[in-house]
Amino acid sequence: TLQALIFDVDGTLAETERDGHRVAFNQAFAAAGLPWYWSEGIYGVLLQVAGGKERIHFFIDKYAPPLPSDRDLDDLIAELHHAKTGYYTALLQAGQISLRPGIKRLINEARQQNVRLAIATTSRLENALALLETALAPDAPSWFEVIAAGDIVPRKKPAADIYHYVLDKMALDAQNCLVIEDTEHGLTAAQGAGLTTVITVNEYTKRQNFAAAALVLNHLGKPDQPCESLWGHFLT
Ligand code: XBP
Repeated sequence: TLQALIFDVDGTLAETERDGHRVAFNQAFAAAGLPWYWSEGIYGVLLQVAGGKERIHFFIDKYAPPLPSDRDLDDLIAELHHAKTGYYTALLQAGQISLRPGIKRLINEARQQNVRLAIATTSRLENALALLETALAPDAPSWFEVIAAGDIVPRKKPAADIYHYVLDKMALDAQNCLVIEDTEHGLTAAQGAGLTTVITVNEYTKRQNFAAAALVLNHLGKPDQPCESLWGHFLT
């Protein structure tokens, strides 16, 4: 029986990447006086690496942008990432990002049916909290038994660590949980922990390989794909 739903955040609860994280990275670069700019196209490439700090590293390795010669690279990246988090949470607080269709209803139905809830994200904890508080409800973080985020585990998705962490904390068997993800990396991570996974694709991820998913949907909302189909599949 289904005892818990475990949600990814970025791309799954909300389309946070293109108009959220990407914009905030660019704001941080500009504020630091760096002539770097992540277009939507470049960002699509950069998304293959999860984690903001890891993504900046990958960008520097891949595109060799102009770098300040007087700075330690790890310090610079940490500083940019810190600033980016501030810009990103400000975007959320300004109401710039809303939940994907069906998410609110699914979470409400899960709560009514006493299905336990958790979050497993590569993004920073404060980002996940800000999204839940602004897009769902001010007390929404308390609805989730575990909010596993960012550097809480050493290896980010596609490693399975974050999902193992959630299962450990909740003392649950993988077979009693269902994961909602939007990327192949997320699917790989969940699958690595033995978890059944439903994928809701988005523009950045729709061409990825989801052969290992239990179900692939465009979204969880009405009218064409009501989430009743999800309960029908997994909650009976
Ligand atoms: C989302 C990510 C993150 C965010 C940026 O992963 O890949 O890297 O884009 O996050 P998930 P931070 O699908 O696991 O939610 O800047 O906060 O690291």
